[in-house]
Amino acid sequence: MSTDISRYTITAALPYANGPVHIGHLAGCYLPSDIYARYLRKNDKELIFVCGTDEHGAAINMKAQSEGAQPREIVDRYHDIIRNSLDQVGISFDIFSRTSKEIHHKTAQDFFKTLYDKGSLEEKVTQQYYDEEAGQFLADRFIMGECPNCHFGEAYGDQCENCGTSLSSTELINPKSRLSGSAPVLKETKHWFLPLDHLSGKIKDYIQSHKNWKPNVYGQCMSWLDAGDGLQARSMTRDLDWGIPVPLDDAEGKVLYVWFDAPIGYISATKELKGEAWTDWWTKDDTKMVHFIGKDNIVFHCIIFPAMLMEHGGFHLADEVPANEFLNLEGKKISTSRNWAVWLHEYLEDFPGQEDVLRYVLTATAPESKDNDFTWNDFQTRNNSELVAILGNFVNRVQVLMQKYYEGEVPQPSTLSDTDQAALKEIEEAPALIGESLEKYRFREALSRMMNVARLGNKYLADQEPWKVIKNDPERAATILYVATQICAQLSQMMEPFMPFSAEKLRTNLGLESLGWNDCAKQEFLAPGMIVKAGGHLFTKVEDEVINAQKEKLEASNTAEAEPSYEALKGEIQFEDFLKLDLRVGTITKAEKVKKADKLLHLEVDLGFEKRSIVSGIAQHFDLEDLPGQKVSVVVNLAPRKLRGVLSQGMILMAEDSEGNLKFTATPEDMPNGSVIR
Ligand code: B3M
Ligand code: ZN
Repeated sequence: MSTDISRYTITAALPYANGPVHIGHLAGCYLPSDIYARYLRKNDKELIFVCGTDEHGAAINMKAQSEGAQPREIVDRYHDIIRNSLDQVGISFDIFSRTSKEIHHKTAQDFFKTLYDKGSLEEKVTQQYYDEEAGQFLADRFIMGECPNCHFGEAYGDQCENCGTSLSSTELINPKSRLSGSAPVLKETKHWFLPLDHLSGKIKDYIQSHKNWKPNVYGQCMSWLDAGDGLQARSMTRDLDWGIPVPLDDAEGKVLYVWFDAPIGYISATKELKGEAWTDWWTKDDTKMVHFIGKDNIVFHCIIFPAMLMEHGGFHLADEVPANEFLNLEGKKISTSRNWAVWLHEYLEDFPGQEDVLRYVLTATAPESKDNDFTWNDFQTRNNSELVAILGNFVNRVQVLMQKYYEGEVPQPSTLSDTDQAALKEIEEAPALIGESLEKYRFREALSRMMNVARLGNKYLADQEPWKVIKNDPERAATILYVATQICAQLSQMMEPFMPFSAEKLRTNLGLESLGWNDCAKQEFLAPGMIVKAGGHLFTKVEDEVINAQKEKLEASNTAEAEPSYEALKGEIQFEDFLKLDLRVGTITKAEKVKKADKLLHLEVDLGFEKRSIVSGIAQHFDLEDLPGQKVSVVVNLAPRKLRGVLSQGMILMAEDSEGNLKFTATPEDMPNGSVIR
């Protein structure tokens, strides 16, 4: 724990108030930030943990339009649902505000005005997509099209969620308005730009001063800084009717870009919480600033927001941005629009009193360095085999044995064996070991180290068998139960950041307060003579039918076609490489099966200048009689080779979708055989 830090400002990404939060949000940033905040509080650190709903931007407008409702109605509804569900699962914010509040509007407008008055913003008239049917300019999220980088078909105007690239809407291929579905037209409009291009030197120095950041974060930032022609100036205002009005006279109908105002939401929430003292938490260098986010927010928190703060001046920039990757669900991307999600508020209804189980499973499977997958089977396994069978079983056995043999009174130990001393030493060292992981934002590792205390206890009891020993060596049995009770007590402390509800329940049974983290680096928590109460089971088994019901519910609620998955792009080639290919139009004239090869067909293809023998792996996709007469595109300068003894003098081009279905590439019927394809 560093000593020159006076206070911590911990922020968690502001969830859009256009829908409930799901397990991906929890795993991505709300759980890790809460675990970290609880750990720091247990270390008596001065901290604020701020969040709130992000209530502007196209996402809100889209939802309102889809329901024929006003944006205000949408944000009010989801602010409450989100705030209540995060509170119920124990996310212990010091404040959960919202960016539609007046204090935020004022803070964001003052911030913008400061940049404007300093001349930090470039005023530009640009071409912006306009939906003539809807009669409005289209902000980034209102436009969808093909990503120029990975060719994902549903990239937004500001970002491709498939490859994470930040975009400007004019880069999209075949853009479509998400309001009317029509192809938008470009129209002139004035906006104010943050000159990220001119600031990229300062931004790069800032990023490179944090080479210690998680590789997924540092790497993404550097790839943006070094990509192509580097950072581009980015408009900080939009033509929208819902948002924070631009505080300038000639800005009628224009609002602040949601990603300009949202991060300032952390500052306005701090003002709400701390009043005039907010500056301690945002301007002092002895403050440690930690932003918890998902990977799709990295560019905004590591490049754009710091650039804004640098230009404004006087701010302390983020020290850590431990972004997580994405959590998938049953092997597919979680999707709000396709309702492919486990919604937090629904989990809390379906699994009352099991908030800690979800906290445990999502921490144990957190996508800390790569995308990970949540499955209901894994949820059941971890609950039953880890929480019930290891942690719950150990705690329950200690409490049952303490009641059975000592009526809950902690017995006086006699001479401690080597095993006893080793066990007590391990619990004494646990806070330092778990703390080391938490300081490095390695929450999965920290959780596993916490569970090692439970594994220690389970093994200790199983090896020492006090229920047998007590028959002929009551002194030894007393020592064993004394040691086991100390292990149990340490668990009740170390569980707290991860599973606060169960930790509290166990501490109540043991008659223990929540102790300071470093005060837990000891061997005795419960002195002989103290009384521990009989406690029920901390965890209960999750039965198959419960899990099956969740899986059925998920399948039933999946409202749209599975999101297409895309094969990864191959490496970049030079134009000269492409020129080596000789592609021609041809027509299949004969087709027959290849002996002992159920996937191969032997085709005769007329290329105009000659007929070729070609072997193609299409047997399972077409009927033989349909093939003669089929126009095809052929690579004609591939070196000939034999496949299952049959000569193949070229390759027919096929298109393959994510399910592996094959189709012939479109080759014009009226194009003569032998025509060159360029
Ligand atoms: N509202 C969350 C998202 O991109 C976005 C975070 C803002 S944090 C300032 O899903
Ligand atoms: Zn992409």
